[in-house]
Amino acid sequence: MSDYKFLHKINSPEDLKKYKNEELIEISKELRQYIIDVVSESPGHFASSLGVVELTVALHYVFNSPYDKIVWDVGHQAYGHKILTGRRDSFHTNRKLGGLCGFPSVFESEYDAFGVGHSSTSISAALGMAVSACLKGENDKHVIAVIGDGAMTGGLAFEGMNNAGVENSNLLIILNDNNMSIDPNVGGLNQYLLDITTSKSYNKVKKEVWDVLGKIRKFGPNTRSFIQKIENGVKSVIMKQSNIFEAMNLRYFGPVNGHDVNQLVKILDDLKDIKGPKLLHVLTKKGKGFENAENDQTTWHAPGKFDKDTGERFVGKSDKILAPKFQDVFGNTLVELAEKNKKIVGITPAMPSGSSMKIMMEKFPERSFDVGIAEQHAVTFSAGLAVDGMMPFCNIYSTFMQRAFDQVVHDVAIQKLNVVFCLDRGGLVGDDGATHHGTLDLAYMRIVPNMIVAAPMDEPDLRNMMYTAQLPNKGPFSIRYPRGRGVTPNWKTEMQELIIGKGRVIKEGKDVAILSIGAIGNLVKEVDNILIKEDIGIAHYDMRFVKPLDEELLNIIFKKFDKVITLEDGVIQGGFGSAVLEFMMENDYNSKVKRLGIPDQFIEHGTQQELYHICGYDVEGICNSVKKMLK
Ligand SMILES: Cc1ncc(C[n+]2csc(CCOP(=O)(O)OP(=O)(O)O)c2C)c(N)n1
Repeated sequence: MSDYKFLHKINSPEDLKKYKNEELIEISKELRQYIIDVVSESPGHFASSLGVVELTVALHYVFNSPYDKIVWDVGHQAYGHKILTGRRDSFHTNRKLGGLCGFPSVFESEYDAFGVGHSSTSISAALGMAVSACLKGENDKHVIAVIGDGAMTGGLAFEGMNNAGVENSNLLIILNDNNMSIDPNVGGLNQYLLDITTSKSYNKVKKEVWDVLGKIRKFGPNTRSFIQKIENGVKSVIMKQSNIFEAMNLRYFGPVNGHDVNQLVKILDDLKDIKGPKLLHVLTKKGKGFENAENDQTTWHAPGKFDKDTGERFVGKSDKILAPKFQDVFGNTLVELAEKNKKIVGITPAMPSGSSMKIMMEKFPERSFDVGIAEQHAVTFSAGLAVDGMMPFCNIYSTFMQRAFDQVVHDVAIQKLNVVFCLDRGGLVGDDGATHHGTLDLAYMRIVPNMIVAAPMDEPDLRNMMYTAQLPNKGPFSIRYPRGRGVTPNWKTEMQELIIGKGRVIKEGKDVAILSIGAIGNLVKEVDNILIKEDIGIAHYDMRFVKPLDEELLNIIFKKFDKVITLEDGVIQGGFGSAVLEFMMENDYNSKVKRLGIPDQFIEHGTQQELYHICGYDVEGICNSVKKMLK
């Protein structure tokens, strides 16, 4: 660990405030170094936190958190905030079981004003807090939303701004513009932000505004009317530029250099005196201060472990001998299918790298679309493509699809459109924690009429499902698969059409039937290897489809077995096991059924293995359930 002169004495924002403005430069340096030191060994998000070091220091120097509220959007950039607010010494436990959460959490600290993980919520939440403060007469309270240019592409951010413009609350929105999402940021807004950053007249206006602000203190009690006068003049110039934020009734300030901590302090201090909703446009560099991260911001968004001196990453070395990631099988298979079926198009809301849609984007740029962090739009956009005869593969992480539920129902399912939803990161994802686990999708997709709900156990079946889904008139089709690798190194199998609603027998047995859905079913082989030694014979069925269920197979199973275990990497309530139970009740079987899956609670962060264990469906947990049933 490096030597820290200041940081080790800062246990709260109060401690930070004891230092002189000039010392903040050194403190920022130390904070940046501390993030590098710890995240190189305890991996997590990286480049985003480095980019907002100065902004974080300035915010905590100027504002009075936790009374004043700082709301981080997404929250993957809030490591500096955590370190300055009493969590420096526990920061090495970040994202580990029982340790700090990788995102702000209201259960973790009073300084974390709002729980986050999904993007574009900060403005609405902060506005709620600001309006609440007004209602309670806390007129001195400041509420600040810090939102990135990527997160700003989400519709919810616009809904928040639109509403903020008519509420006369003390809301400050800080737009942290680094011109990046995880991948390069996209869309009209991104271009607009670039334009106003470089526009000469804007910079002139900016100068005038800051000249005015510089004079605020000198004018004492008459400041308000003075500013108003000047501002009206300035504003008319701004309006001529049709500033999108001004048009929504937010006062726009900036753009300013987000790495000049002293200037940021001055600006934020000045903005404190300006009432009403306002937006400060701050320019930063993602990965600032760590060369590799500055040069490859996408990789260094969340790089895994690395050597902080050489910048070498310690991941992916044995890729060749392992089975591929489901994501890469998805990307490559989509290209294969798209080569033959010209109607196929690919859609991703801001996750080209994470989902491997990138492979399609490279091969067929004109037939693939990164639509920004806009899941709802991604679904309805897909519906539009489908209604006109295209064959969209809309790839959305299971957890983020939660936002687009109505679009799935209203825009796709009711109209029976041929849209394939590839739900990535289905199941427990591990260290990203409660906000990111994809645990609800089997349950929420299952209740939608017309929807086919499938989950492959392995890579060849992912390919088969994708192949089947793009055949004519299959209607809405969802395919969910987990984060990470499968089990089939030679995954490039010939694709076959599957019969929809047909499962498969993996193994016959005499004592207990295990019915699994999806890749979690691969654990059953290990379970079998253990139990066979104790003369316990399990039968294993990979059901492939949650909907329609394979009723023929279920009839055979329930006639043969009075002990049945269902296994899913998803919520127990309403999921696959519930569907099997419903079938059993409706068909007058009365076998003993144990449903294994996620109990009715939010699961925190840890490794996937640790979390399976906690939920009772790792190999040990499944073995125990089998034995318990046989007692
Ligand atoms: C609803 C939702 N969709 C996708 C994501 C995945 N995601 C996390 S951070 C991020 C990019 C955010 O970009 P920006 O707000 O500009 O922050 P930066 O990392 O550039 O600082 C994305 C797409 C998410 N967290 N929430």
